[in-house]
Parts: sequence; C-alpha cells; structure tokens
Amino acid sequence: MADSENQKFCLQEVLESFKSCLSPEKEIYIEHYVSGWKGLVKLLNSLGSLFGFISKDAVSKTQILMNFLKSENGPHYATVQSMVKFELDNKLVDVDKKGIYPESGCRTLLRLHRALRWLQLFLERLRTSKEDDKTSVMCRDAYNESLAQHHTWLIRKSAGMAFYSLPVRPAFFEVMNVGTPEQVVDVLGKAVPLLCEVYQITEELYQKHNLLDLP
Ligand code: 1PW
Repeated sequence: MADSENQKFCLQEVLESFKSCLSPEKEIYIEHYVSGWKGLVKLLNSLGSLFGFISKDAVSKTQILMNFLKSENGPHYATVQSMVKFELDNKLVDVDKKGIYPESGCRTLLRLHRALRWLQLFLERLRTSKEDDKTSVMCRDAYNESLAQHHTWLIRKSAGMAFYSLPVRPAFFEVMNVGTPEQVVDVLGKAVPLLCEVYQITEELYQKHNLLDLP
C-alpha cells in the first residue's frame, strides 16, 4: 500500500518538479512535467469528491504521456520540443478534426498546458489575496479567464460547483503543506513565475507550429 505521507500534497514538491522541467536550453522535460502534475493531482484529491472528475482527467492525461515515455518511442518523448517534432514529422497528430490519433502526445499535453494557465492565475490570486478573500472566487475568476472557454457547459457547471466547496483561505494554506501563511506566500512567489515560464515556452512552441487549437 502506498505510504499515506506520499499521498499528501506539498507545494514545495510541485515547485521542485516544475523547476527540474527546464533544461539549460529551456527545453521542457516531459517526465518532470508529468511529476509536477502528479503532485497537483494530490492537491485535487485532497479537495473532496466534487474535484474527483477534475482529478480523474488530470490522471488520465498524465498516464497517456507516461505511456508514450515508456513506449519504444520513449526517447522522442523526452522533451515537449522533441515530442512535437516527432509527432508532426511522422503525422501522428489529428490537426483539424478528431481522427485516428485522438490521444496524441501533442493534444494531450495541450490540455494540461491550458490547465496550467488556470493554476498559474489561481495561485497568483492566492498569493496576493487578503485574509478574508474567498478561494472559490479566486479559483472561479482564474478559471473563467482561462480554461473555461475550452470547456462544455456541463463541465463549466460541474467545475463551478466544485469551486464552491473549496476550503477557506487559511485552511487552503494549510493544505499547501509548507508552513506559516508567510511561508506559503513566499513559496507561491517562487512557484508562480516558474509555472509562467514553463507555460510561455510551451505556448510559443505550440503557436509556432499552429498547435494551439488541436481537437
Ligand atoms: C485548485 C486548483 C487546481 C487546479 C488544477 C487544474 C486541473 C485542471 C483539470 C481540468 C479538468 C476538467 C475536467 C475535464 C475536462 C476535459 O474535458 C478537458 N480537460 C482539460 C484538462 O481541460 C479536455 O480534455 P478532452 O475532453 O479534450 O480530452
């Protein structure tokens, strides 16, 4: 059985994973990107059953990427850059409409990439929030500004309900598992720019190859 301590979310751990994501040439290692997401899944799992459908999708997307990494084509999936090149060169991506590659690495990572923007906006709001600010409002505003536009009505409604169930700010800071509120704010101050950098690099790469609207 997994050690329950290993299941506990820790913001610092997620920060370390996203830090290890970037190579000196600013390539993004998929293995560490996925580790970062595995850490975030622990957060989602600690937020109660209404977050179950969100966590499930994140798990399934990370699993798809892990499977590519473990496959015989694994070396091509070492970085986001090499994955994009490999899948495009070998026509392994459904570009205009869903076809024979509904779970390509490129479209799967794009979903996580969009969600990362949500997370980044939410954590930035959390970092600059005041004691009485509502986590549900911060989370909803971040979602409406980013991921919501890519989701169906049903998912938007379910997400909205889940946000209402978020713990209040002091309890949410506890969940972050890094110490005092000041320490949480401090770690968030390091995490947000890092997430932002990983997001920007991916965004530019996807833009360059016209991959931002993959079905
Ligand atoms: C407390 C804040 C935590 C933020 C973590 C962000 C997790 C984001 C996962 C959102 C998943 C929502 C439910 C699933 C929706 C899918 O339909 C959708 N996936 C995503 C990641 O947007 C699109 O994937 P699909 O259906 O095209 O395979």
